[in-house]
Amino acid sequence: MKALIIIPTYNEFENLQKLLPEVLSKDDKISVLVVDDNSPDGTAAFVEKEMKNNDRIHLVKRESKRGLGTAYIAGFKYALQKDFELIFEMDADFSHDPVELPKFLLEAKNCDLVIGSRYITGVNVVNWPMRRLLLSWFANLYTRIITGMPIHDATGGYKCFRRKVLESIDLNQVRSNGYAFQIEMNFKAWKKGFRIKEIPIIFVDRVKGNSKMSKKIVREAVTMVWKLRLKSIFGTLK
Ligand SMILES: Nc1nc2c(ncn2[C@@H]2O[C@H](COP(=O)(O)OP(=O)(O)O)[C@@H](O)[C@H]2O)c(=O)[nH]1
Ligand SMILES: [Mg+2]
Repeated sequence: MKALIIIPTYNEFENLQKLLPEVLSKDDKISVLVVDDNSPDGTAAFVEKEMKNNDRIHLVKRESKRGLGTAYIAGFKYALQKDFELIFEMDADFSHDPVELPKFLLEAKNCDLVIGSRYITGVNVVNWPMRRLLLSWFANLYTRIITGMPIHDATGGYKCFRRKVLESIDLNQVRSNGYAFQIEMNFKAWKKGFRIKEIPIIFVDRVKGNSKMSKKIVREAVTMVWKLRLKSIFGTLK
């Protein structure tokens, strides 16, 4: 089964030059799509250079920094135009260890959405400041209570969709952009009855580059879970 690993990037040149070969080495069926938002550090130029010698590397370039959610939507649409059966989300900063990729590929044989989870076997987060960890943990508790969705890590961004999940969701109706984007995709897949499985991962905070996390991203998630719940009650979830 052909798999596309979508990696959104903003100033990740340093990380990407190590990450790309590692990801591609994990399986012959894996290709990578970098969705770059005109990173000033030349991330896209690096990818273009690599693409010359490797047809498993793909690039979508966007004009300006427009957020993680819309970057993934662009990536999903790209994947659906081609013949990829498995479509992954992955960060560029090594918080998501490529070593786990074969496990995702294995699990995806029997389910529709595989989620790398930091919170099913205790707390598997390394080097995050306590503030950030508590925020993430409580965000997940809050999400579980408001939405009723039985997922321990609904905000994580290391996951694998089967093609049919993305085909069934109206991608133009996905509005959220930060962590809320992850919650929204999970919620829609869950409501449509797809088989979801969480597998344990260890999340290590980035060593190189900077986080793009912001207060706006948190606020968006706080209100989004209510919108999702209400839409689902009134039958307007698409
Ligand atoms: N294309 C694109 N990528 C983004 C944007 N914001 C974040 N990213 C990428 O999304 C991934 C996760 O972002 P990061 O800043 O590490 O978030 P954190 O891990 O939650 O602190 C990284 O690969 C970033 O480069 C954006 O606006 N556009
Ligand atoms: Mg990160």
